Amino acid sequence: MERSLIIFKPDSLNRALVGEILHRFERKGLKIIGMKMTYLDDDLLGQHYFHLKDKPFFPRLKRFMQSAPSIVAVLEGNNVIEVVRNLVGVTRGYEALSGTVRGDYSLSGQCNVIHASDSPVNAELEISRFFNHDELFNYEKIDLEYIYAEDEL
Ligand code: IDP
Ligand code: MG
Repeated sequence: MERSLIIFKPDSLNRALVGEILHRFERKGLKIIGMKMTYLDDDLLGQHYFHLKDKPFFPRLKRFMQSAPSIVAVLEGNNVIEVVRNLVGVTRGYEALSGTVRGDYSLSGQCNVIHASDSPVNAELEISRFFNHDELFNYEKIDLEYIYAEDEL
């Protein structure tokens, strides 16, 4: 099953949006298989945003990403990488469609509340950057319909 890494960026914690955004992923049917709060130090940010390290806005992006802790999580599901990117919307909040997380909650090119992996290769890299094996959980979602049917026998 495919997996994706998401990061609730400092602005989503500051603005108390974590629950609302997580709720969207849960309602879609995606499974949370790992989650923790962490502070993204220089080393982690240098790796995570390596593709942006020479951009003029990189120092400001780093200050933003270190303004509070982040919550990192791993979601699992069918086609989860594309599904989550669609739910999140395009990078700049002022361009993202309404109905997407960024379209609904951000007007900024930088403070866009959430990160989501953009390809299978990057997803696996990002997951291993932020999580150890024993921090990811392999569990079955309980099939309530099955349990109710058993009760009625
Ligand atoms: P993504 O988050 O949609 O994958 P990337 O291009 O990978 O977009 O950029 C990573 C993050 O860097 C963005 O989510 C945003 O926070 C920040 N960023 C990207 N472009 C700009 C910019 O032009 N100005 C300020 N911040 C930017
Ligand atoms: Mg990206």
